[in-house]
Amino acid sequence: MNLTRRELLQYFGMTAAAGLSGSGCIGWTREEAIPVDSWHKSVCRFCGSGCETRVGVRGGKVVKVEGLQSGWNRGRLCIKGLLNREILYVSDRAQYPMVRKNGQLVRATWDEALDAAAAGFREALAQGGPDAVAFYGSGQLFTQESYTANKLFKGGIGTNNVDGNPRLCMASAAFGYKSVFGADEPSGCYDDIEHATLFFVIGANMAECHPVVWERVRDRIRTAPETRVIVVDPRRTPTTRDATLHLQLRPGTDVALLNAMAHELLNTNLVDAAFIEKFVTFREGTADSPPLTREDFRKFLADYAPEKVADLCGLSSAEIREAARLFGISQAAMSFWTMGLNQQTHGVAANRMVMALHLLTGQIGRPGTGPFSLTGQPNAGGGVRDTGTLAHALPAGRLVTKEHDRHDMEKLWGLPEGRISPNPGLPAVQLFEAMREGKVRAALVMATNPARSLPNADRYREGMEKAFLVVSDSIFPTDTAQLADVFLPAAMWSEKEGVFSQSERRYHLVEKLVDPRARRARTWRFSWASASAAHGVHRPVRGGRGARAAPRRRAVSG
Ligand SMILES: Nc1nc2c(c(=O)[nH]1)N[C@H]1C(S)=C(S)[C@@H](COP(=O)(O)OP(=O)(O)OC[C@H]3O[C@@H](n4cnc5c(=O)[nH]c(N)nc54)[C@H](O)[C@@H]3O)O[C@H]1N2
Ligand SMILES: Nc1nc2c(c(=O)[nH]1)N[C@H]1C(S)=C(S)[C@@H](COP(=O)(O)OP(=O)(O)OC[C@H]3O[C@@H](n4cnc5c(=O)[nH]c(N)nc54)[C@H](O)[C@@H]3O)O[C@H]1N2
Ligand code: SF4
Ligand SMILES: [Mo]
Repeated sequence: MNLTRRELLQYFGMTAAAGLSGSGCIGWTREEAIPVDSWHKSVCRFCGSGCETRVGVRGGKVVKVEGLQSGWNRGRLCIKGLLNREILYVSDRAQYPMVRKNGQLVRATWDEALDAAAAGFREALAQGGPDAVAFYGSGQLFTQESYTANKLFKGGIGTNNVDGNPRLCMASAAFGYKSVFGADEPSGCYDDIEHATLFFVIGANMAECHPVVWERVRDRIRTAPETRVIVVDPRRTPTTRDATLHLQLRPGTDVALLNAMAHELLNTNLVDAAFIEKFVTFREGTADSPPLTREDFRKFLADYAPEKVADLCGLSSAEIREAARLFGISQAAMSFWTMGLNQQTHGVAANRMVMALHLLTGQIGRPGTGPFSLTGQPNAGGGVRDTGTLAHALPAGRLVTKEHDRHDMEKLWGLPEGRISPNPGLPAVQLFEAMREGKVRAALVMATNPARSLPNADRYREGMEKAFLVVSDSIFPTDTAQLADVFLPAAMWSEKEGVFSQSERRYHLVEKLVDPRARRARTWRFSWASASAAHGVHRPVRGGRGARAAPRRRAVSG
């Protein structure tokens, strides 16, 4: 791409080149002289922030995407959001189905590809019954798409082997919320940011991974200088630049730190006794064990006094005490977290303890407060949580193990009683292990790239090679698509209608504005190296998500 500096800036719709290399690469878009037939409201399809967009269409093509000024994002988009148009027209957009013949993926008609997919599934079902097939989906699918897949596999085929990439991402938060509050629903909303006086950011690098939400936090810091920011991260990141207190703890020691903060809050009486009395149950009693009281909890936490865990956490006890004090005295504290907690082996405990800090201090249910888990993928909440597209779940919080819930769905789906299996299916990692072992013989993978994103991906790639694999993606090739027996090209955001949810549980309708690309359109290539050489524009700094970068980089690099 041979652009002048001015054209490059116009291209990204940025007001300043600094926007590209600064923290989070935030850009504000502006009105430009690009002729547009019509404007439409939409949403960015790249992450769980759910930035609202305004989309210009002309001649059957999307010609402009900019941040919606009246949206919660105040017109801002990050670099990924600014590329929503480009992703539709990149040179490696998948455009036709493919079927593996003599070891090679070759172009096929839709009829041939669908026949081949059906034949592969039929054979697997004949050999191993319903549990020999599986669906592996994604928080990148529309709610309607996930719902339909769930219905087809659980209600139609009769297997609960339905799972998806949110298992790698949000599972700890989901179970944290479910076990503490009874429902997997993040508390609070973006409007709380303007009311918070403390942001407790733990295991999240918001400046790079949720940059537009972070920019709203920074707006608050700019306009209310009394605002405090604690960031708990073993690394220095662009997010820690705004921290009043950066706790650079040893990885994996968050539960000890959070316990120590709870210990300190209880011991210095910075808890909200009236709130606890009215709303908090430490643990209900059972036939075998009496209920846990506040005093029991305080005794349990004696092992976690700040000076006892300081070495383990690689922090000083004074730092831990200060974090607890800031949390306890704050008028309104809001927590944000993502993978730094969720991907720990004890991620659920870490989630529960963040929630516990809010409950102990009554920092919940008022403007500017609440434990607010940030969603990773655009529609993990709406598409996967709400539709129950997971091995143990059914739509709207129902469970496959509950007879009442199964009957409910059987009635709604017009199925005979007993069609939905009472046995939970295989969650993500076990699912791919079962493919390795030859127990799951055929799988449909949609809108995710597990050959790249699973932990120990090499091990599970073996399973994907062995099984009959149908892959649907809008980009070709991905690592997973290369292992497919049948590849199906997918329409993307504005090429189809559907619903995306986001972190604060707002639902967005994505309208169909253009037809999916049917043939090779104009090739668009962009390379950071040439942009840097020609225009002094630097690739944004990314932290720790290297394994994620490759598929996306391939999608837009030349
Ligand atoms: N640019 C970009 N943005 C994205 C994505 C992307 O691929 N690229 N993906 C989206 C998705 S799906 C997700 S899930 C989110 C992820 O968003 P984040 O979770 O914010 O990003 P990560 O880099 O995975 O991890 C966050 C931080 O956790 C820290 N960390 C590591 N170990 C520990 C620990 O033991 N304790 C604590 N406290 N911190 C630790 C890391 O140093 C890192 O800075 O980003 C979303 N946004
Ligand atoms: N090493 C390492 N591994 C990780 C992580 C990490 O930080 N490090 N993070 C983990 C996390 S939090 C996550 S969320 C996962 C994410 O892992 P993946 O789900 O594999 O992430 P993506 O690369 O975003 O894959 C999404 C795919 O969907 C395609 N797609 C987009 N829109 C559509 C559509 O409308 N239809 C169809 N059919 N396809 C579409 C895109 O082209 C892309 O190939 O990775 C996890 N794995
Ligand atoms: S922050 Fe997320 S939703 Fe917003 S523009 Fe960037 S990628 Fe899109
Ligand atoms: Mo994620």
